[in-house]
Amino acid sequence: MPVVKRVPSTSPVREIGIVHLGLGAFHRAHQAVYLQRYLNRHGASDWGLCSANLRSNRTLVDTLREQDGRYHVAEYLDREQVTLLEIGVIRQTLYVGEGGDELELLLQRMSEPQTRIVTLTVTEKGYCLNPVTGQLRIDDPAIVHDIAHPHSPRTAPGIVLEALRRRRACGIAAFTVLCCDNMPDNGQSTRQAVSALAGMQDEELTQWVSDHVAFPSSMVDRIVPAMDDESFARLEKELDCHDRAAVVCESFSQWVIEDHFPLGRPDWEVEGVQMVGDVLPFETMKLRMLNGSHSLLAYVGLLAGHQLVSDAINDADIARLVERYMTEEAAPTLEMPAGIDLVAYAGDLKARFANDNLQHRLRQIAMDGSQKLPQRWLLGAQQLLDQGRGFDCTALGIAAWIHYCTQPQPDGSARLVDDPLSETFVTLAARFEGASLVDAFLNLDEVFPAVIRERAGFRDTVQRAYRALIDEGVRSVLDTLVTAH
Ligand code: CS2
Repeated sequence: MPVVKRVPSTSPVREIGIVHLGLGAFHRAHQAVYLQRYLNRHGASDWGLCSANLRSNRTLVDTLREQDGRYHVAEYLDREQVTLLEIGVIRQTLYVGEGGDELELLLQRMSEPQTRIVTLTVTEKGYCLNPVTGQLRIDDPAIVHDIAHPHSPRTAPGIVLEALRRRRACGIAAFTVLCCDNMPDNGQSTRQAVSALAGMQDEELTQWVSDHVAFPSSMVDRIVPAMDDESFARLEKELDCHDRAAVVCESFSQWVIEDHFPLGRPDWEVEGVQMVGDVLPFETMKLRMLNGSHSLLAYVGLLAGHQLVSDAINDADIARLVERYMTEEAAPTLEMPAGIDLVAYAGDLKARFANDNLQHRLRQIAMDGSQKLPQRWLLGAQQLLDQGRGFDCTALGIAAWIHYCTQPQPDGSARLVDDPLSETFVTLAARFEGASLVDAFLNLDEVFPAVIRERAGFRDTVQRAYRALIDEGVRSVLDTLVTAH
């Protein structure tokens, strides 16, 4: 049984200063923890949270409400040492998804003067941007809805915009919008989504957003698996923690934020947050080294029969693949500020992936690949091609992704993967096979930028990797890749 250090939440929250959109496990184990530690240290705080779910998980919102917003975060250093933090900083929870009727409450909360920051973890697809062009998808049904009904929006950009509209109308200064999702230049992407939506509605508001709203970028990092019955049972057994809103995570946590908060912010440097002038190098490093490796582990690991990240990284061939990907295909594309040691970073990542307390499912990482591949693999691959370097590990990853998205169910019927493009994948799998299936995937312009997919070197390498995967199987391909090295 592990030694458990229990940290209760005792300090009062004086007011809600931050509204958060996306009350998932990551928010509860990352941002809320930083704010809780801040609260514990200061003894009181004006930076309480109102956290809302926009699309899914009404049950969680209800559970938290029954628990007066309180829940636990179990931070696993290793099997022996766990910190069980009680979180009491979320003072209001709202649900505005299907069947939810609390949109008005959320908009009111966002329009209040004491709301000085709005943070978001709504996943890549929640911004309704084309991942390749970065443009708002104005044909997305939810965006079409928000353009037609700006005062009762459904999307995150629509909700942020409507709250800003109300503040402007009442002469209240704009809150700062802080994106905490894994996207490149995520502040700028969020600005793009909100401004493009404003541009479809109201010219003056668009100008006001451009002049008055700050969208700092941030890099967030903590591995937080989705909770399932097994993880709840383990918490009950090992930590005597009976809490259906609890989350399990690793003890590592990082948050790098661009320091631009016109209405103020918590002095969360004290809790280890790095406030910097330019987040981009950190964001790119994390996306390509950590998230890129994660996606490689997911698609190749699932093909090799693994279910968990820790099992995949304990497979010697896959570990060497990931190591080679990090050192030869991710690190050479990064320009880091002095003092950042990418070799040490890669070593730390491997150790974090191996943390088997986490039960981190490869399937969780494999979802929404169409939204993740461009920033995790493709921008880097483009740089490698420019530098005349190889990208065999990335190519194997892309081939494994195509296979993952098109593999039928054991009974031969089509399998719908968890991805906004899943219907397209089914159609492509029904019409094409072999090289023409790969071509059809590489022609998906919402995933592969033209500058990459039109380069012969790129297409040929992915084609080769896919052929080898299908003809020889994943073991043999891994063997060739890591032995050739
Ligand atoms: C993962 C991330 O699910 C995924 O795609 O790569 O959620 C990852 O665990 C976090 O970004 C770690 O900070």
